[in-house]
Amino acid sequence: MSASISVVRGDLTQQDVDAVVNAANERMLGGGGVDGAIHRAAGPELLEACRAVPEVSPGVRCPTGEARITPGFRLKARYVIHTVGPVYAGRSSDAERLASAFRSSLQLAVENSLQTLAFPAISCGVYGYPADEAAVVAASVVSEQDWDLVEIRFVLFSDSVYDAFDSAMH
Ligand code: AR6
Repeated sequence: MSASISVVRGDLTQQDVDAVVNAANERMLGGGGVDGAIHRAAGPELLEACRAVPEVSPGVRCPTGEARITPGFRLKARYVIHTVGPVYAGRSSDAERLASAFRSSLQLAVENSLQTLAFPAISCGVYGYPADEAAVVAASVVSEQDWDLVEIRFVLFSDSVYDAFDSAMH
């Protein structure tokens, strides 16, 4: 059975799903935006779990386009899947790196036998990715294969980003 795709307006940190995806940075030690909100809601244990993720090069725990999983601690979500989208630079490689962030997160959810996964608009805040372009990338990754999940949910904070994802997914 194919995963159902849903697009909602709301706060990612409040989602009752198996995992929420964090729009992190390569250091994976917290930050602003949705990353800061997830760390605040999950509690200080999340930072300790992130620190325990091995560095693959100095200061880098999760290279751009990859994903790592930790427990969700005080979140309703049992897990956090941390991924890193690209800083938008207006290059053709941006879309492939953003696609890789969505794809790696979905793959990690499937590998861990999760059923429900909630994404924010990765790269659409501090990293400057235009929401309409990001939504098209997200929609294309979701339709790349029959993901073995029950629900893939996109949780968008603002009306304009919600509208972009809602129209791309239909
Ligand atoms: N629920 C859902 N969406 C949210 C929430 C929330 N609670 N809070 C913010 N957003 P950003 P990025 C939206 O900047 O662009 C951090 O410092 C926000 O409105 O969180 O990938 C990291 O540590 C926007 O649409 O992530 C990195 O250094 C979207 O989430 C850097 O920012 C993503 O915005 C990553 O930047």
